[in-house]
Amino acid sequence: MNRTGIIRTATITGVAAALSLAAIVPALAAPQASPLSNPLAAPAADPVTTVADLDGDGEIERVSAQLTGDNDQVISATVNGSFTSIHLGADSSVPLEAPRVADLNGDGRAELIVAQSVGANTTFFTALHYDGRNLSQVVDEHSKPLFVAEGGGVAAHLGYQCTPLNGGGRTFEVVASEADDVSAEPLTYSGTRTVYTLRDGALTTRSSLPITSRPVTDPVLGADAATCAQTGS
Ligand SMILES: [Ca+2]
Ligand SMILES: [Ca+2]
Repeated sequence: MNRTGIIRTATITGVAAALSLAAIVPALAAPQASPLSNPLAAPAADPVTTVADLDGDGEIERVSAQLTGDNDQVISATVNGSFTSIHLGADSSVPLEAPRVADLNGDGRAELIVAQSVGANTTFFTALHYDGRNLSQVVDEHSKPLFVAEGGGVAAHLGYQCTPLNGGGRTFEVVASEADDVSAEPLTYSGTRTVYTLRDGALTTRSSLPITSRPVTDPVLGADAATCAQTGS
């Protein structure tokens, strides 16, 4: 499905974008709050839903996301009659988006890309994987939940993409770069493209490609989230 509408293209100054990026990432990296102790405190919002084949058996499951309180959402699904759910951070200042359905490793089992923080031009996501029983956050090599930024306006170029592997499967690639000079024409960006493989919900870095003063049209800056879509969904 086409979810590129979420990409914010408003322009702000490079300094502001860099500052907000630096400020938000550590906050998101903190352990998630437990479910609200007082669910009556916030009005219940309607859930948003999508469908995904979480276990790769060819049957789609309905996936639901619902705000459950200030900056808290619950993602749930029923797979083969078995219910699973997980609380994640959310941005309750904007309407909740249904998770994006992706297959980050091309194994036929969907991962879910979930927005946790929505800025003026940058959205921060985490990812969920279904392990056969439960939904859990995709983690990096340090067992920390994955956080991916998308957008960046002119000051940064942020996003992710998937690339087919010879012999099957995909790599999951995260682009994190900043403009060398926001007043330059044409704009160029420098940063890193990190290439991961995903197995059993954990990412392994295959390579880390430096990006050095490249125009946004350079393939090393490619960040088309649609390339991670679950095939057949
Ligand atoms: Ca299924
Ligand atoms: Ca998968």
